[in-house]
Amino acid sequence: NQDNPNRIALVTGASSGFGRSICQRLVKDGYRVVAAARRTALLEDLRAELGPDLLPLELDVRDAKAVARLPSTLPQGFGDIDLLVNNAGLALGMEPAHKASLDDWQTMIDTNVTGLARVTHAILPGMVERNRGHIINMGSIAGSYPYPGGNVYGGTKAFVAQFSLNLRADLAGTRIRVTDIQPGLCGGTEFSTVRFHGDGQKAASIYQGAEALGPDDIAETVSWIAALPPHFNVNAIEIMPTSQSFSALHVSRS
Ligand code: NDP
Ligand code: 8X3
Repeated sequence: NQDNPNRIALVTGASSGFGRSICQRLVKDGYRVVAAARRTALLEDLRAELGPDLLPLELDVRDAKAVARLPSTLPQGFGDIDLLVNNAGLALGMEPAHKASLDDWQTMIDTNVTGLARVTHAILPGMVERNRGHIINMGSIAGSYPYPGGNVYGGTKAFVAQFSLNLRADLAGTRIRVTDIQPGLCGGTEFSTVRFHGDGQKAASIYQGAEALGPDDIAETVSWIAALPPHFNVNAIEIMPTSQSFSALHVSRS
């Protein structure tokens, strides 16, 4: 991929956390980057920092019409997406299923599942036509490892993992690559503040005393995977901070 001087990336969820760091890293790597999110003021800040190689794009991935017309609205020089980073996503709530908010569940499904599928559906035909491209989906360890309160969030990330593998099956014989990145505990983003509906103290407690991964670690991973030679596809990669590992299964006792 390094030999293509016109590499174009589209990063969803570019206004904060992983997406923001991924944009910074990809511009540094020589990409022109379409940075998509709802909060355009934050995207404009990124544009001011990174210059004309970054194009801010207001996009709610839940907006079916806006996503469908995305390929036709991208300006010249940013149209032929080589690298799609489907990063926009969120967790809402950590209540057990019987106490969880149905609205929260719907928002997670609309964003992490339907939104990611819609953006892929809009961008993939162009990649196949050019027989060139790479889709990097932001999954999570929550898609593999169940935990109390992970209910629908983990379910959405399990979708991302299987969807990524099934894309590879459909794309057999093309030069399109697909990767699912599955991060564990990562601080320095708005993830937990969003999850706990703005409760900063609760959010901070998730990372207390633990050396978590940070957004630059995820950007580094994206940069590395995207720069691998075209014959080399990382199907999935699971990454955790060294401070995070596994516990025994729970047993309820009388
Ligand atoms: P942040 O909350 O910092 O970033 C989430 C990004 O998604 C924001 O830019 C937000 O932008 C965007 N977003 C949310 N909803 C929408 C929407 N409807 N349309 C467009 N953009 C949207 O969290 P992270 O950076 O931590 O999370 C990024 C991804 O990584 C998510 O998919 C998350 O599930 C995943 N992840 C996070 C981990 C962590 O521990 N932090 C670990 C594993 C996976 P805006 O609000 O401006 O639209
Ligand atoms: C984010 C990681 O463990 O909080 O996807 O679900 S976790």
